[in-house]
Amino acid sequence: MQTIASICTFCGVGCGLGLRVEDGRVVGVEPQPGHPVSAGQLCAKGWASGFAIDTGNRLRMPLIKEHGQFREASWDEALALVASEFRAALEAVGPDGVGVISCAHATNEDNYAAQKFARAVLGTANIDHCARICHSPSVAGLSRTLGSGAMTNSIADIDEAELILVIGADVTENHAMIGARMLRAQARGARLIVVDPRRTRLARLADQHVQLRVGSNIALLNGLLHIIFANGWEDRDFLACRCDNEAALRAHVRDLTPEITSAQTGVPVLALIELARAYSQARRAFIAYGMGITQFQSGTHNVIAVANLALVCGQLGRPGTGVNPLRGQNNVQGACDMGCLPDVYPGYQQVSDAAVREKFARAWGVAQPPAPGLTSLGMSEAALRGEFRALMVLGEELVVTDPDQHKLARALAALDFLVVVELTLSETARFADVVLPAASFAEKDGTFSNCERRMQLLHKAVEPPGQARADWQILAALAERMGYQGMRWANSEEVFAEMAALSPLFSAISHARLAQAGGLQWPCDEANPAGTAILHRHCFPRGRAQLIPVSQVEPDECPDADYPFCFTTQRLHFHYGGGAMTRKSPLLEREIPAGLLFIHPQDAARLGLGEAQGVRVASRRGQLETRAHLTDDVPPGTVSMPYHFREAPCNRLTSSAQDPISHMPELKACAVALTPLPPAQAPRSELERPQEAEHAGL
Ligand SMILES: Nc1nc2c(c(=O)[nH]1)N[C@H]1C(S)=C(S)[C@@H](COP(=O)(O)OP(=O)(O)OC[C@H]3O[C@@H](n4cnc5c(=O)[nH]c(N)nc54)[C@H](O)[C@@H]3O)O[C@H]1N2
Ligand SMILES: Nc1nc2c(c(=O)[nH]1)N[C@H]1C(S)=C(S)[C@@H](COP(=O)(O)OP(=O)(O)OC[C@H]3O[C@@H](n4cnc5c(=O)[nH]c(N)nc54)[C@H](O)[C@@H]3O)O[C@H]1N2
Ligand code: SF4
Ligand SMILES: [Mo]
Repeated sequence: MQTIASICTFCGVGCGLGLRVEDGRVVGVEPQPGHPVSAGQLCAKGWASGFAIDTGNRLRMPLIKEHGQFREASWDEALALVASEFRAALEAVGPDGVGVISCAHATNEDNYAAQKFARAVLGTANIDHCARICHSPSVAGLSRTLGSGAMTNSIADIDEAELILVIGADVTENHAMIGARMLRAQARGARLIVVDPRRTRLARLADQHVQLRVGSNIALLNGLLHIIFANGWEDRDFLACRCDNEAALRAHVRDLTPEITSAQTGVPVLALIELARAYSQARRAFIAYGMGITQFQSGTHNVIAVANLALVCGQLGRPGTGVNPLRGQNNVQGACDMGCLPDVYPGYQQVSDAAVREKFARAWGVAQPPAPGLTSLGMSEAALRGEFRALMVLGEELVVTDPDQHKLARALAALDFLVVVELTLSETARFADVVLPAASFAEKDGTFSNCERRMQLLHKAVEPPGQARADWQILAALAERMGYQGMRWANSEEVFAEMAALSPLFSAISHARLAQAGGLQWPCDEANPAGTAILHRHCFPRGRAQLIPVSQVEPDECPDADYPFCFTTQRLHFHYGGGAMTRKSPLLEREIPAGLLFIHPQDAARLGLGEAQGVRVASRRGQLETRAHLTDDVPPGTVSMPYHFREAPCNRLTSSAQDPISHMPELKACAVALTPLPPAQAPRSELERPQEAEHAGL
């Protein structure tokens, strides 16, 4: 038996795994001892990684759809078809009508190849991935205020903090090893404060739980600034030496008294004052935030409001401080770093900068698209307008995870051509004309970047099933078919080397150095060869930070007479994303077997709804049936659903109202109506086809 070093394929913490291999199969998983992030531990999902590799229904061959049925095909035939369909779409509508959605579970090398394929082979700027519906407001908001969109500090900084402020993140469930670290820090004396409309496990254990109304983040954060300025609790030196625009921000919050803030947020005045004092007066205060900040139509402004608070209190640039967006997917940081975004090349080099475009045009030998492209939701909207014809999706379960499922399905159906590169025949792959089998993380070499900007090496442990290949290899083969010779890499190391040579942020990183160093945090260049654990120590990328006044924006859809409940969405510890990689594990599946709706007992009593009873949930966009779970963890008037269950897909209900800056859809708030089902009636599953029939017709 051999143990191969790898990195967990689930969340952005980036825990170190050892994959135990026997007879060419992964037979077990163990934590890597001494790993800089996970220090010899894993959460339940990490331990269940084996089921994400051998899901029992992995794709082994390319599939081509004929007369509504998939049949197996050779790579030769499948790639020829994909190439000719893209060529046809390019001829018909030009490069603006084609695009690529990349995969935040795939490696940096895969993601570099995806954006290069889009920009150099298809000649389009339409490249995006799930960061759009995750932390795109962080990238937009923090680059405007601080000059860089990633976590400012490191996970280990939690140990140094005197106060930990968690805003809109369910950390013990979703970043379990970070949650555990926060609880250890609290046990050692750090103060833990959680700002969340739901009573999460961490909120239950915290020193203070600030239970604000859904969607009132900016009102709360501005109200805290008012209290801080009114009491002289701000960091005057930091403001004077390192920030611009203080006067405008002071004026902006001058009238936002604690009474006004309390009325807007539902948080008692004394709790506001306690929070403002504790955060501003702590010597070192660490902010961590998540989807409770970003997934709103005010997402970018929410992030700016968080940054304002940290800047006013000087809680940046030192150990144990910082503004720390907890990036979600194992390599969503990397997919952004690699430029799988419509407005940046690898290393956040701007598409709008002619010199940058010229640099990539020269390096890749092809003229570059002149302007930023469409976002993922922009591509589906263009498809509905008939302007967008051919799409490649690498490992994203859009049908389960994008907002407004019916609308998304109409957009996919409107395409002339869809190719999906996946591990299994996902719900999204069922819509495809061609499905290509991808290698999982255990079947390829490469790198992932975790949420603290740490690039880490993973090693191939086993062969991919059947004829599956790494995403970068698939993209390289397709490029070749389409007559582009610039993607002939011998191995993933060469892909990385090309990327690093073009990206100043990562210029001192290579596979060889990563093997020695056990991970490197960017910026890592000639000036910082050992990487950077804490950003903005002495100055911000543009010199001074920008304080930007922002105002409260209510959710696009608020409860009314027809749809009287506020509907929000959340995650569960034992499940992941669209469920493709966790729902094959009997250990994880046993914990929570199907969809559910969390509802306060008072609301349930009013509706005559009992525990585990079926309930119909309807919004203006669709409806579904699921079971009720009565709990006072959600406030009265608000109900919540996890988004992992395709049999009860909560994104059938959610809204695609968008943040005008980042185009983040408002996944955390819409309005629903509830109707109890007769007590004996089981909720109807929304699965159009039973799971067992997955390979029928192959
Ligand atoms: N087990 C598991 N872990 C995961 C994932 C998974 O699917 N399963 N997904 C990964 C991914 S992709 C991501 S992005 C991360 C996300 O991790 P989190 O950011 O923790 O995501 P959520 O649980 O969706 O939302 C966080 C919290 O926001 C709260 N919230 C809702 N509205 C508001 C509001 O108006 N204000 C505030 N302050 N809070 C609000 C919700 O109650 C919830 O507790 O998790 C990653 N880890
Ligand atoms: N209502 C609601 N909706 C949400 C959210 C929410 O909080 N509420 N959260 C949003 C967020 S933050 C996110 S990030 C998205 C996540 O949405 P997605 O990214 O769509 O979801 P996942 O299930 O994590 O993963 C997608 C697929 O990646 C495939 N995959 C894994 N590894 C590889 C690989 O190496 N190569 C290839 N080609 N494929 C691979 C898996 O088989 C899986 O089907 O969901 C969003 N949707
Ligand atoms: S905390 Fe995240 S990275 Fe670590 S084992 Fe759990 S899912 Fe994997
Ligand atoms: Mo995410």
